[in-house]
Amino acid sequence: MTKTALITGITGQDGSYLAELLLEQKYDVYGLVRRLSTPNTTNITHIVDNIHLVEGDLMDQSSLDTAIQQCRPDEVYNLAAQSFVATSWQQPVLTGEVDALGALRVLEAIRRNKKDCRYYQASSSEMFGKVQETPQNEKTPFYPRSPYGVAKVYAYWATINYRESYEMFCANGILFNHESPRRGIEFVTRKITDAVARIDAGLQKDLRLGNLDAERDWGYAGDYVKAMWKMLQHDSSDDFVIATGEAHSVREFVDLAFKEVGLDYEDYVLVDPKFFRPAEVNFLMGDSSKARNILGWQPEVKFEDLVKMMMKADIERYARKR
Ligand code: NAP
Ligand code: F7E
Repeated sequence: MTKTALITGITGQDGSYLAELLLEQKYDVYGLVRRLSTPNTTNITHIVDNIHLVEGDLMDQSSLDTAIQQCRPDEVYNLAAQSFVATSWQQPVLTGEVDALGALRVLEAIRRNKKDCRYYQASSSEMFGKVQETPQNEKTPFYPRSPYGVAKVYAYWATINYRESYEMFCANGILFNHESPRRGIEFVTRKITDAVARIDAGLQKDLRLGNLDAERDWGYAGDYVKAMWKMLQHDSSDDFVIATGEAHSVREFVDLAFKEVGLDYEDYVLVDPKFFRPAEVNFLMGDSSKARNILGWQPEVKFEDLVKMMMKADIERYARKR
């Protein structure tokens, strides 16, 4: 029987890859989109005729109730969020409203309208923040370091609370950073690959960055959405860390990206205090053995290939523009 899925955040990086995956699996795919003055559908242009878009906003309970009533989903993937950590200091209340209470609103909409629906919560390695042990796994205590991380901890516990209070199928995917050519331009990896492509095309002179020594466990978004799907196919709902198990610094990423166009990053990169954060997460590295053992999930794309993939896409984009 055809399954129906509702994806919040379908216009984002993960939403678009997940929609592709679910279409391949023959799902009937619905995506929640919020009203914007200029619609932002770049990531889903190629599939927009094969999915249904429903209007709604994580700030608005009634729109979420209506969306669930309309779609009658078997699975809901709650990916919508104010997802940029730096912005969460500028807009802490909005970040809490969308990322914390927004998740609660989706859970409530499911509880009231389609309680047997399976729920995926986009939890984050940012919840580990100032890490209490390395590598981080499902039992590592949280120590969030930003309004974003704090909001995600709330949503994480709301997900578990609905599982335990109402016997709903609610899973947390604790995903470490994952990137792709569809990554938003303000995140460090895409900011770097876009800038290097522009420098290579003679459109930009230098690249201003913040903390080059921060280290992250970077994977490929296309691999990570497979883990989301696997979590909702499992017999029972649970929480899983999704990561590669390798940490690399921003400096290493920059170095590799410039090497792709035969340049030395030290000739172009300037450190600008504007891009430092009030409280930094210096190091993240995940242990995803639980997902590997129970879900049979593993990442396919290696760090070096991820840099190459993103560089290639941005170089081609500027070549097409020329
Ligand atoms: P993204 O590209 O920033 O996409 C965010 C999505 O949320 C967009 O579709 C956006 O819609 C939507 N959205 C924002 N505010 C909304 C609201 N009030 N109501 C409805 N929709 C709203 O994020 P992503 O990288 O795909 O990440 C997906 C999820 O995973 C997020 O929850 C993020 O916090 C979490 N996460 C990401 C990572 C990562 O490394 N990528 C790691 C761990 C967890 P518009 O297009 O209208 O802006
Ligand atoms: O920063 C440092 C910055 O903004 C990574 C989100 O998807 O992953 C993402 O959050 C690191 C930080 O991602 C610049 O200080 C240096 O240490 O790419 P980012 P993030 O904050 O790790 C988690 C798992 C999520 O859940 C989030 O939604 O890079 N950095 N210089 C910089 N970062 C940016 N953005 N810009 C710089 O110029």
